[in-house]
Amino acid sequence: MTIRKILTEPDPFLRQKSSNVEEVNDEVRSLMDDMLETMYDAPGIGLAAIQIGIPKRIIVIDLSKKDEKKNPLYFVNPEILDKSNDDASYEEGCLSVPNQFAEISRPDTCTVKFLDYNGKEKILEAKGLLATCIQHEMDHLEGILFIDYLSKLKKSMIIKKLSKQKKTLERIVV
Ligand code: GNR
Ligand code: NI
Repeated sequence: MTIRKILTEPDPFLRQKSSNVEEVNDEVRSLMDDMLETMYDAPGIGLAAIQIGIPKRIIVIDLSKKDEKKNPLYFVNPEILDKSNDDASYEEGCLSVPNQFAEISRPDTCTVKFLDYNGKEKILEAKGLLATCIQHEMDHLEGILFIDYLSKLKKSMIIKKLSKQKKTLERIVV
């Protein structure tokens, strides 16, 4: 297993639409292992393949707390079958938008169909933080980031800040 580099905004790669996985084979499983390790290392509660530069419809999530047993969830080719009319709002962050947080409102529950680690089709009814996280990750598959839901001003301020940070980092490296 390898910890991969997480792409951060602004990076045109993050805006790419991911494509379906043809078959859940060992190569895909190995990618999911790397994604999970990268996510635990970050640390984060979810990761989409595009965040490590691979435009495939693959998501990993683990909502377990520090001292709890790990509970990795794998979603390949996820599809939302149903969403609740009621919204819930959570303070969201994103490993591709480092150190920025904002309250985002999304449907409170969702039903998602996907292939699991073994390529078996599953249906999951998610609520609360899991529902939020699934929707956040599925946005990544469409090239959408949580900052896209903020006002133009807030969004541009965040992108400006991140661009500056990147330029400073480049200067330090060079
Ligand atoms: O680590 C993460 N925390 C988080 C908190 C609230 C809503 C969504 C998330 S996902 C995020 C990791 C990430 O960037 N996944 O794409
Ligand atoms: Ni994210």
